[in-house]
Amino acid sequence: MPERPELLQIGGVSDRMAERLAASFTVTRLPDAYEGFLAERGADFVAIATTHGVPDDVQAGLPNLKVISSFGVGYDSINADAAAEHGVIVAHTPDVLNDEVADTAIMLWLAVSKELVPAERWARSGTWEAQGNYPLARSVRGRTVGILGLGRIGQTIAKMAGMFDAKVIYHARTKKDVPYRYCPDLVEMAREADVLIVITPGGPETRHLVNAEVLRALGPEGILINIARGSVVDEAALVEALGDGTLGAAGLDVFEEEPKIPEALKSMDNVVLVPHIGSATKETRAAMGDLVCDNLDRWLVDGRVIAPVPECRHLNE
Ligand code: NAP
Ligand code: 8YV
Repeated sequence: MPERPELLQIGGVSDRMAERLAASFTVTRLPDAYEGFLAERGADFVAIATTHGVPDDVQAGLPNLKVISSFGVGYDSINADAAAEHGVIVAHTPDVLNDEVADTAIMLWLAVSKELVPAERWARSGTWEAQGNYPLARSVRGRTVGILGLGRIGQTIAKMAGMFDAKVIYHARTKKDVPYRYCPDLVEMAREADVLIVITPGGPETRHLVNAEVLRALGPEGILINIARGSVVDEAALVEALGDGTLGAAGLDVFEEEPKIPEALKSMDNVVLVPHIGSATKETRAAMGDLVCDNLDRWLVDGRVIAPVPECRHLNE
């Protein structure tokens, strides 16, 4: 292996990441139009650092690729099965963002329930002075919180929900060793929950898990919080349910066609919309960037990474 092996960078990185990557690798940024580039240079690269997934044709166009280090815990924009099949280890950034993403989920729940955005508008626009007090909102205290996906972040959200005297219930494919009640049926859980917080991975397996039936079960007083991936919720069904009162309200960090958000959602008062900021603080993004680089530096030492995705764990032993 050369002293500073060739690394392909996909997407932008912070100055701190750029410095660290350049200390260990010879870094080339993937150009916007990359067809000719892949044919000419594809065989040079043994590593990828990405903040933007890996297009299938790029992955397939790097015959000597050995490791992909991805910024983010979700890796639905990387074909991890194909990577594993070709002996390529995919690494990601779990755990370092649990608290941040859970904080954002709870923030959305509070903002929706206590009507932060319209209340703030009421204060800012002078309506308070002209018309008097803002109408009463709903308390978050003592609610039943249904969590869809009780993994690292889901369990952090569950703990935080306890601070609001919540009764936590959850749905996943398998029952966990946790002090919360497992609901094997998502629709049943939605019927029981006041708030449904979605925090599963994205990808084909979870596509539209939250469909019209689940939204109907959550009901006209129910709140949906999606901090997972836009694909997990049927957005067209969501727009309809919010519009006709089948569902009460929603707080959304992620969307099916990011950065596009349906115009109908933008015009609704019972919805809080934020632009995929779940982990977006300087501190947490720095920790994620460090883990991207730590994964690669460890790979340089012994061919293993600190945080392989499950599909690649066998390659990391
Ligand atoms: P994790 O520890 O792997 O947890 C995932 C959970 O989802 C597990 O409880 C898993 O349990 C469940 N799950 C997986 N497939 C499922 C299915 N088909 N049906 C029902 N439950 C399913 O992952 P994490 O670290 O908590 O992260 C979760 C996801 O959050 C990431 O993959 C990413 O998409 C999203 N995320 C979003 C942001 C943001 O900025 N908005 C930030 C970070 C992460 P079972 O295996 O038992 O089903
Ligand atoms: C990031 C995320 O915004 O970790 C994830 O899965 O969705 C977020 O933390 C994203 O990965 C940055 O591109």
